[in-house]
Amino acid sequence: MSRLVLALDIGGTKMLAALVDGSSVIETHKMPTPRGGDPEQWLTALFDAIAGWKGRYDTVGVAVSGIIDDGCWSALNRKTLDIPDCFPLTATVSRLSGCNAVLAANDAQAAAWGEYSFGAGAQQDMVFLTISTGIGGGIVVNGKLLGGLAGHFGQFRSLDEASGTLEDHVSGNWIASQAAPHLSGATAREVFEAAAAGQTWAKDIVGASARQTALLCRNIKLALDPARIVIGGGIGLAPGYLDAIRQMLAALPPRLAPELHAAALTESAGVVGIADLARSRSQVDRA
Ligand code: BMX
Repeated sequence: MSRLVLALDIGGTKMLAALVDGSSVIETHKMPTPRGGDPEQWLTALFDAIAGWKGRYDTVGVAVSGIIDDGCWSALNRKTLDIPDCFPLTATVSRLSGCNAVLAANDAQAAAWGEYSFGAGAQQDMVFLTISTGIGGGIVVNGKLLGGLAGHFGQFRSLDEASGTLEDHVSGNWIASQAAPHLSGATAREVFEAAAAGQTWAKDIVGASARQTALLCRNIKLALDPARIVIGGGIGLAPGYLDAIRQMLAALPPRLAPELHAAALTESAGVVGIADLARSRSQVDRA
C-alpha cells in the first residue's frame, strides 16, 4: 500500500492536485478552473496533467466547492461554481484514477480538518472560514468535523430575503464586481493592490467586505463559542484583510470577542485535510 494520497481541491477559481504524505505536500499541479465545460471535462483535464503520477498512490481525496451527498456533487451557489445537480463525483474520480478508495468532501470542510489537525486550529474546537471566490466554512467540535451542510456560512441570508446570500456581498466575486465602475475588468487581487496603493474606492470595497466578515465572526462566536476562528482563502489571507477584521472587533468585551488566526497551511489546507480524511477512511474500510 502506498503512503501517498492523491488529493484534489477544486474551487471556483483554481484546481490544485497534490501528492500528500501525512501532512507533507510532495508534489503539486495547479490550473485555473475552466469557466466553461462541465466537471467531467475539468477532471479529465486535471488527470491528463498529472498522468505521470499514476501508480504512486492508491487512495484519492477530492475536496470541492459545493455540497457532496453520497458521492454526488451539487452547487449551492452556481455563481461560485456552475456544477450540474448531482454530478457523480466519486464514481468519475474512481474511473479516472483507477482507485476504488475515493473520498469526497466540501472544500472548506476539508481545509478546516487540515487546519485543525496540522495548522492554526491547534486541535482545539474551531471554525474555519475561507473567504475566496465564495465564502465557505468548516466546523470541528470535540475532535469531529461536521459534515453535510454544516459551515456553509456564505449561504446565510439577512432579513431582507431579496438581497441574496452573504457571499454575494463579501466574496472575491463580489469584490471584483464592485470594482467595475473604477477599474474595468479588475480582479479581486487588483482591487487589493489598488487599496494598498491608497485608492479610496478600493479601500472602501475591501473595508465593506471585511466589515461583513467581522460581523460573521462575531455571530459565529455567539453560536458555537469556538476556541479559534481560522481565516483562509485568497481574500482572507490578502494583506491587511485579517488586520481590518481584528480592528473592527477590537471594542468587543473580551468574552464575546472571537480569537482569530490566519490559516497556517495557506492554499494547501484543503489537500492536506482531504488527504488525511481519505487515508483514515480507507484504513477503516480495509480493516
Ligand atoms: C460557496 C459554496 C461552498 C464553498 C464556498 C467556497 C458552491 C459551488 N460553493 O459558498 O460549498 O465551500 O462557496 O468555495 O455552491 P470556493 O470555490 O470559493 O473555495
